[in-house]
Order: sequence, then C-alpha cells, then structure tokens
Amino acid sequence: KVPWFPRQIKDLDRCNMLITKFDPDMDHDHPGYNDPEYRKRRTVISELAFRYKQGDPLPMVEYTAEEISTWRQVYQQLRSIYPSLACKQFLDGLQQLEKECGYGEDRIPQLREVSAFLKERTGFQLRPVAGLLSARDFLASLAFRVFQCTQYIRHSSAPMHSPEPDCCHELLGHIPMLADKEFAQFSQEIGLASLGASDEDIEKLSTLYWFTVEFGLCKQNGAVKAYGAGLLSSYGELVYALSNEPEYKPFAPEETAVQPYQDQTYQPVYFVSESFEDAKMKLRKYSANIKRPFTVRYDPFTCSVEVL
Ligand code: H2B
Ligand code: FE
Repeated sequence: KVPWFPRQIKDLDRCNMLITKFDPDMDHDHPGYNDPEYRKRRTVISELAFRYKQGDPLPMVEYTAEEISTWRQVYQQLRSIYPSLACKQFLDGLQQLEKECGYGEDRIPQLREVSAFLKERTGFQLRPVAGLLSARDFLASLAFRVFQCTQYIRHSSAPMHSPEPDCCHELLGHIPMLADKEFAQFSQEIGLASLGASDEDIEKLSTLYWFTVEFGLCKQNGAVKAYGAGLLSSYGELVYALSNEPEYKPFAPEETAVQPYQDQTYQPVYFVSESFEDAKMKLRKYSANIKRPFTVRYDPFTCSVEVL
C-alpha cells in the first residue's frame, strides 16, 4: 500500500509531524533545558508555525537584543571563514542576500523577506516550522519547492552549536544554496523521489539528503569546498570537515544511501561530488530505480503533483 503523500501545495499543511528528541523540553542536554525563559520564548514562536496555513503571509518575529547578539556572534565567526571554505554558489548567494535582502550581523532576517527573495531566484518559498520534522514530511515539501524553516534561535549560552535546526542553520546554511538554480533543482528532485516511497526508501533518501544537502563537499577548481548546510552553519565542523582529518569518499548514491551517520557529533566520513551537475545526474539515476507503482511529475502552473 502506498503511503499518503501531498498532491497539492496546500496539502503541506498536513506535513507537520515533529520529532521532539532534540527539543529543549525533551532533551536534557539541550543548552536551553534549564532556562524557563528560553522555553517560554520557544513556545511563543512555535505557536506561529502551528497556526500557519499555506498561503498565509509568513509570520514576523520581533527578536530581542539577546537573540540578535547570538546571531551577531554566529554571523561574524562563520562569515570570516566562508571565503576560504565555502563553495562558489554559496558565496554568490550570500553576497546577493547581503546586498538585496538585508543579511548582515546587525539583524536577523525575516522569513517573509527571504522567501520573497528566493521565490524570484529559484521559485523556492519558505514555510515556518516549529522544530525538526519527520524525514517524510520534510522531503515531501521539497517536491513543491517549499523549504520548511525554523524561526527561533539557539540558546545564547552556546552560540557555536545547536543540537536541532534553528534560524542560524536555515538562514546561513540552507538559504544561500537555495538561491542557486542547479541546487534548487537538485533539492526538488530528492523531494519528488520521496513522494509515496516506502519507509525503507525514505530512510535511504534521508541519508542521501544528509550527506549532500546537509554535509556535502564538492570539488571546485581543484580544491574541495563545502556546500552542506550542517557544515556552513557550524564553525567547528566546517573547519574539521576540510582539515584532511576525516575520511573522504566520492559521492555515489547507492553507497552513500546506506552509510551510517552521526547526528550527535561530527561526521566520521564526508562524500565529495565532482560538481552539482554530476551529483544531480547520479541522483536522478538512483531515483529512477526506486520502486513505486506510479511516476510523479510536478506541474509548476498549478503547484501540484501529477500522478501517472
Ligand atoms: N526538519 C527541519 N525543520 N529542518 C531540517 O533541516 C530537517 C528536518 N531535515 N527534518 C531533515 C529532517 C533531514 O535530516 C532528513 C530529510 O531526514
Ligand atoms: Fe538542515
């Protein structure tokens, strides 16, 4: 039996299954676990995401001085190492965001303005989410060029690390890459491959997503650079990933999809793509082999998925 999947963009209102293992109410190691003020703030921001329906204007958050100070520390630290470690597409995207979308160390960009920016460049749009989503729901939204985005920020006591996605991870790690056409296409294709897939195939696609979109490296002009958002939003792991200390393997979907991964500490192995073009082609070949009793095609005019 084929699992339910969204056919229209408004069906994404039902793709809202949260995984709470890393959230500050559940995870005793979360830096905000013992801070009732922080947890209260998180509840307020979560409410905005719970109430959101597809098509609503994206909620605005008035960030506090403490939150902006956390953002500033993250931005300054990471910005200083991007030029030598991030791939070209990321640097181009970030530069455009700084010029045209109010990116900088002094304020946290609003999802509403960032979504409008992306929509013009690659057709991607954002929707607010209260935390870590199930892989199935998260991947399904990519099929519609929708990126589910957290709006809260990490705890001020640990600006260099967050156990869960936060706005630093989304806005600094993911958004600059989603402004690249080729990468946007790559992301949507992973999403389309996931629709109605078996739990086993979702697990594999989610692992592929992990080693590409989150922790991927690629060759550029003879050097290896980072394009994964988990790397580009973590000072420590970004430096580590390109230090020659970890193991490197060529990106090969069949092998990458079954590689065990780490969500508590740095990855022991990273996969290196020849280029995005190459990664996209290899992923396409892999997806074509996933067994589904139907094929899907995205219709951009109606923002819906045709099932053939
Ligand atoms: N949820 C959220 N909110 N952001 C993510 O980046 C994310 C997610 N990534 N759920 C997903 C899971 C990823 O790790 C894969 C698809 O499992
Ligand atoms: Fe992410």
